[in-house]
Order: sequence, then C-alpha cells, then structure tokens
Amino acid sequence: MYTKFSVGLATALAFALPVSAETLRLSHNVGDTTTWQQGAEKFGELLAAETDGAYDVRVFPNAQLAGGDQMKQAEMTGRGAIDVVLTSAINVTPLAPEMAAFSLPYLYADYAAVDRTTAGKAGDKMEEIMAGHGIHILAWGENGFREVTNSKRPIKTPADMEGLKMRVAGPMYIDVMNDLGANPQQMQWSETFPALQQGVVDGQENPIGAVIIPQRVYEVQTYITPWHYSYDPLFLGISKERWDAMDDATKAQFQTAADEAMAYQIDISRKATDEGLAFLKEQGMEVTELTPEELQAFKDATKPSFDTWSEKVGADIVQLFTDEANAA
Ligand code: X2X
Repeated sequence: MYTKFSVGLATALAFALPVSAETLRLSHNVGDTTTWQQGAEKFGELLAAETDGAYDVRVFPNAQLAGGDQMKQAEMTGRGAIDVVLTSAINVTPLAPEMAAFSLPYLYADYAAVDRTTAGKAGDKMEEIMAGHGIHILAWGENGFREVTNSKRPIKTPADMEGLKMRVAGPMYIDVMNDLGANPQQMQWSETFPALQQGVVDGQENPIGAVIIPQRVYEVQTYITPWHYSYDPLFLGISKERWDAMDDATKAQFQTAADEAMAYQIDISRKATDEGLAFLKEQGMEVTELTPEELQAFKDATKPSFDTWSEKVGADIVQLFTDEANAA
C-alpha cells in the first residue's frame, strides 16, 4: 500500500541523490570531534555539490576500516580496499619512509615554511612517491606542530624528559624520545586516552588544535610544553586506480572539493591552535613556554634522530625540504 507520505519521501530522495550515487568510503584515524572529521565532512559536502550528488562520501573515524590500525589505512587505500584516506604523514612512514621528511625534528620555524614545502617541489616529490604506492594525493591538510604533554612534571629542558613513559605514533618519534632519555612506546591513537588515564603511559605529543583539544587530552594530562619539535601534515588521498579511471571533468570536480575542504581544515586547525593555550589553561593545564635558547637545547638534543632519519629519507629529498623550509 502506498501512502502519500511514502511517495512524497521517495520523490524527495530521488531529487536529493541520483539513483546512481556512488558511495566513497573515507577513512581517518582520530575521533569524530576533530578538525580531521570536519575536513572530511566538508570534502563530502563539496563533492556532492560539485557533482550534483553523483558521489556520496561516508566518513569512518578511528581507523575503523583498518581494524583500528592507523598505519594500515594508506596501504589499504593503495590496493583499493579503502576509497579515500585522510591521514597524517607519520602514519604512512612504514609504507613510504620518505614521508618522514616533513616531521624531521625542528625542520620548520613556522607555518610559512610549512606552506612553502607543501605547495612546492618537496610536496610534488612526495605526491610522486605516494603515487608509486597507489595513492593519488588530492590535497594537503594539517595535523600541526606536535606539542608534548604529561602528567608528571613541567618540561623545560631535555633532562626533564628523562624516564618519562611516552606514547608515540611512529618509529621516528621512538628515536627522538630516546635522544631525550624518555621511555617511548608505539601505540594506536585510539588506545592512547585510556592509557594516559590509567597511567600506562605518562605523556604523549600531538597538535593542539587538531587533536589535543577536540580529543580532550587535557582531562588526563597536567603539563604542556609548546616545543614545536615536529610538524605533521595531513593528506587527502584517493585510490590511484579509481583516480586514473575518471574523466577530466570529474577529476576537476574532485580537485576543487579537495582543495577547498583542506584549505578549510587547515584554517580551523590553526585557529583552534592559536586560541588553544588559553583554553588549556582554563581547563587547569600548566603551560611551560620556552625561550629561543631553551628551544635550541631540544633542537641540539634531537640532532641524532634528525641525522638518522635524513639518511632513511634520502639526502636529495631532505635537501628539497630544507631549501624550501629555509627559503624566506
Ligand atoms: O596518532 C597520533 O598521534 C596522530 C593522531 O597524531 C596521528 O595520526 C599521527
């Protein structure tokens, strides 16, 4: 039996989405309160608008599509098991160690230096390398400068890191923490909050606007030092096989949606970071600001990891990054 209501609803749906709307599954590896999620949703909205609803992006947070393994998402995208991925460079270093270039300790002085590399030859080179792993990078977004938090004590000098049990995301940060005398342990982001809460680890490091605030890290951590030791970009990538099969008009629609969505994601992440320390103080965190001399001590202490990872990344690529980072 057809009621007026069901006919009306079916008509409304038919206008909203063409019958042929293709679903794209987008994976990212933090929670749904973050700027990652907002950027991913924005991409979906813009792509639907650009294509008159031909594509329906479904966003899956917390690396659900990869069984919770944040490092696996890229490889799955490369073989077409995930359609679209939004993740940070550090998570693809098992697949493409060159991507660690972005995050070399103290590579970047500021956002302007970051933006020169993502928009320049260094970014192009990384896009070429990822294409070799089956991922077409549509646009760069931002996780951000990674800042250290812990529950034990203020961090003012490298010596203050001694013996702290630190959760880290990837292999390069294990080496950096070892340089500082800390006790690092690799762990999924989705398991980190309870680990901090239960004291399995004392501290962690993540960007303020994109992760620390929206994931409420301040509820389980007392001290934060903005030491800007490593920058972490995001990229919005699509399975290359899928990309190569598209016509030029569709590619242009994807490009527009991706560029706008990631520009938005960078903007809201930077704003949240700018306003973030004041908010964290209100939440009861103790903020330790460092002088340029104090920062230099961390830079000096982490030089061994900079050198080890420069070798893994390759001298030519490191040169591309340092040239653009220091071009001002
Ligand atoms: O796991 C982390 O620390 C995070 C969320 O920043 C990354 O994805 C690298």
